[in-house]
Amino acid sequence: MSMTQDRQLVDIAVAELMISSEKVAHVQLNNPLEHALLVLVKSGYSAVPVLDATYKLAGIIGKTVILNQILGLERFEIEKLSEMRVQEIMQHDVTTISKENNLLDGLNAIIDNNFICVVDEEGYFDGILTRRAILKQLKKEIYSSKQYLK
Ligand code: 4BW
Repeated sequence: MSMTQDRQLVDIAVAELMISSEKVAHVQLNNPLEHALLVLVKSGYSAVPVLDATYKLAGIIGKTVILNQILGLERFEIEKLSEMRVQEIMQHDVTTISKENNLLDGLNAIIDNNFICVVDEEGYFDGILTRRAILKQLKKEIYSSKQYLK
């Protein structure tokens, strides 16, 4: 990409691209696994953010980790869905980004993740930045660049 285009990419803030918190399906730390599985199945997403009672980001939980947890040696141990809480099996170590970061920061972070959680300086959840949003914006930039329209 040209220097001009690089400058444009760093001028696009994560805030412009992210899905804001009120539109993001999420679960809470102390929810039982059955609630988390219900949210995941009904929303159709493979993983969603986990928030604490004050709406700070606590982690991420996905369908696979829940199914692995209830998979016993001979059967699905369905009772675990009501006995266990999200906080016991969620992914704690989560990559985050801030609204003030730019598209290139987002691109770097999204390579190894389906989505990145956006948090403020105190850890409160602002929303998510998805691969789809990054790819859509990059497509826009590529199509509007004369360099790629020969
Ligand atoms: O319900 C859906 N609606 C639409 N429009 N697209 C969907 C839906 N479910 C899945 N998709 C598509 C998206 O392109 O499949 C991709 C992978 O979904 P995922 O990961 O494995 O459930 C979606 O790619 P994406 O939009 O770049 O989203 C990346 C990941 O971000 C999703 C999901 O884990 C999370 N996510 C996206 N929107 C979300 C969300 N989590 C909670 N709430 C949302 N609104």
